[in-house]
Amino acid sequence: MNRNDDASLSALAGQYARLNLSAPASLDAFWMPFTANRQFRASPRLLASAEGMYYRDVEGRPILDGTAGLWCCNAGHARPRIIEAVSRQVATLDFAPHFQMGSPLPFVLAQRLKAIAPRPLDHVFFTNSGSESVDTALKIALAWHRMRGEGQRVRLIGREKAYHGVGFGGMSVGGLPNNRKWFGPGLPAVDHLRHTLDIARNAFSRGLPPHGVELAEDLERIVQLHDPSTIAAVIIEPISGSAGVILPPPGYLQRIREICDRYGILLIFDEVITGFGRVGAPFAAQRLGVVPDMMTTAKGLTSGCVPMGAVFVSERIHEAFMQGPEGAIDLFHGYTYTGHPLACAAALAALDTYEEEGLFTRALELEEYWQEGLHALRGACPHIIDIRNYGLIGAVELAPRPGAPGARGYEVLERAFRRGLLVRVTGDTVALSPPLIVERTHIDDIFSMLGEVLATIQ
Ligand code: PXG
Repeated sequence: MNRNDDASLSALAGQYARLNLSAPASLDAFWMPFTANRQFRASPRLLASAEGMYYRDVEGRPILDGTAGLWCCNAGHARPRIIEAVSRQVATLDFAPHFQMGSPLPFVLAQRLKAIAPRPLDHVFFTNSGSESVDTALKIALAWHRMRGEGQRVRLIGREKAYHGVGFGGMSVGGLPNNRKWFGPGLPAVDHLRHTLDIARNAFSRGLPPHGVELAEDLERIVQLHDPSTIAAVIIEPISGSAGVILPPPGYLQRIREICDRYGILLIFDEVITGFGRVGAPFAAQRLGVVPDMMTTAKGLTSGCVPMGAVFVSERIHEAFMQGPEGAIDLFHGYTYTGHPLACAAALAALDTYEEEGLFTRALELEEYWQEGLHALRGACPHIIDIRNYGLIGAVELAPRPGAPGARGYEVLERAFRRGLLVRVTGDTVALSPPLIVERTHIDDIFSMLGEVLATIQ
């Protein structure tokens, strides 16, 4: 830690005392994820509390939440039902094992989730994160084929620019070079489809981009290259978030589904970002009209307040695991915290909140207003090369500064935070995904603050 850090920390200490928080004596020991740690320690951005649409930083300044935390706090912050449910649960049953043992809430929750999922995704396996959901779904796919006597189906197909978390499975099917290159070869039998980001043809499209449905034919090429009978599953984010909001051209996902069906390949949708109302339906599969064989979720499941993930599995996949002797374990997989009571309580209260407040369809109601406000930013800065939107998701892509890719993006993140707005940045793409409780006035505020910031970017 250098002297700057000491100075900024002691300046913060008084604020902490006033807020009745324990001030960190040092920022040294916490190794932050996906962060430039030394840069952060020199100029920390610390959030201390949150309510509704706003965070407050440690100085008590309001920060409008333009990203639902990290795409997860879909019901907004400090929602009374969730606070009450989690508090009550920790006092009633803090933990229960779910290996050859049970407790009521995961059964109740799975039934509730089944009711909002597309048919025939009728069974739910609980995890603690998106990464675990992805690795779980990939393992179920491999085991399902093997169980049915097709153990040669070991290949997994992802896409370029995909993000499926950081486990070895998700990393391997993922397609972001920085997330892969440091960590060895990954899973052995993986290939990647082309992505659908085509700024040259689709720049500034409103909603789904018109061009690129033919990119689905890339799956046919890969299938033929490897022999269809060796492929277990294709995993796709219906809309990718982490890579900077990449949308599917109309008909693209339908075509992927057809090719999977023709060759007996399972289709997994990674809905970690798109699930729980982000695009105006409980899941993107429903809005986009394509039903996968499995769906991976996390984030909005508990509105972000307790870690939890869920894998939705189709009836026919689940059924195949139920054929052995009744006393035999059907899937050798699971986590200590699978179905954790606190997470289940949070998820049930989040579902109540989503349903009572109509949040699963709110993104549809606001989509046009959101879209117009977002696209009006186009003239704010000469470096904007694309703007993309769908549901309550938005992205503004800036041209990289020559020799310094990511520098403009980081400046936007930093200046927006100082201005009172939380945005998310990947490279030079600014991504927005506000809590679904957002009002038109908040939308106006998000775009006016972002516009001001963009105008300062050289
Ligand atoms: N799949 C998808 C599609 C995701 O977006 C994961 C899996 C992994 O989830 P966990 O819970 O293991 O982190 C994600 C996570 C960003 C950002 O800024 C996105 C994610 C995580 C952190 C930041 O775009 N997505």
